[in-house]
Amino acid sequence: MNAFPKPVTDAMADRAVRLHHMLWHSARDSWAVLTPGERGVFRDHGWEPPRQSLSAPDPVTGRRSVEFDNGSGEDFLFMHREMIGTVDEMLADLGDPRHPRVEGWPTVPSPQDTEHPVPPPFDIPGDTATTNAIGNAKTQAAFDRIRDWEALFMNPAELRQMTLRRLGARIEFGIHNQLHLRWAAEMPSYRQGGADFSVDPRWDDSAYDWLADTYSAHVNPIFWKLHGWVDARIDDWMAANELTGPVPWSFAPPWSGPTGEHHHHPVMRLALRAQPGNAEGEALRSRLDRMETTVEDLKQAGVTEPVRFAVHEDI
Ligand SMILES: [Cu+2]
Repeated sequence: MNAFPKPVTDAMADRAVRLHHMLWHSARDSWAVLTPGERGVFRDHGWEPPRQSLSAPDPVTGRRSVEFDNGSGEDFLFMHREMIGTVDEMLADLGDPRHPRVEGWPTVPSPQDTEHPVPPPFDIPGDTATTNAIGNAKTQAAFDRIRDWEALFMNPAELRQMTLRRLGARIEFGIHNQLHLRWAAEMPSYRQGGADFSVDPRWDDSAYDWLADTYSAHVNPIFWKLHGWVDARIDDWMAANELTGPVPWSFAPPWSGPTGEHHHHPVMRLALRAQPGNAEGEALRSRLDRMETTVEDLKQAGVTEPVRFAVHEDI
């Protein structure tokens, strides 16, 4: 239906791209709850996030709160805008008139929408929490809340009162996470959640495109529909604040992963251009090797993956 041309899907499903997306989300979501030793593992591999996305748990309620004001909301918007930009480049190169660029949802599809129906709820064996969260995301009540959020984040008067970082953080842990869960569909099997980075190569098959897992969500065409919607909110925010030109990010640039001499190019672009023996293929191989080592060391240190797409209803 909305599937991208095969070279793009194959690049998304590349193991290096999967690891990169998973590590990026994991590092910033987990940071506040890691021990100094565990942080050291991320740091040693270049994955120390400059800003955490969630606080440490409240000592009384045990709840983690969203970091609205440290700028991690800008990282979220920037990193996914960069992903969209890379896919747009790929699509432009391929020149398929049916797929000129990433086209997000103008508005979130209603429960009656036939082009993007909400997949029915399903049971994930051994994972009641995710089963319940996904079941919840598919209800009418969840949709009503999504519409409220949507109206809020598309309202110029509201956007004038909000910093870009706050906008990003509110979108990420509210409507964005809920959309990932709402459009998640039943799969033959699921990569285990909350586990120790179980990244067996069996999950690298392009058929594993589950929206409720950062290792696979970006392989799913719906990811680009919902992230296109998210991305357009940056433009709305600019327009509401009468800004033109480049986005006034607070960081130069915000965080989208390890930087430095070995990390010039988005791993997605390398994945598209890689051929056996060419420079991109070499670069991709070296990036992959580094991330394999990172994951191995995280496992050794006993680091577990954060809860995926936890929805904060009250933001
Ligand atoms: Cu993401």
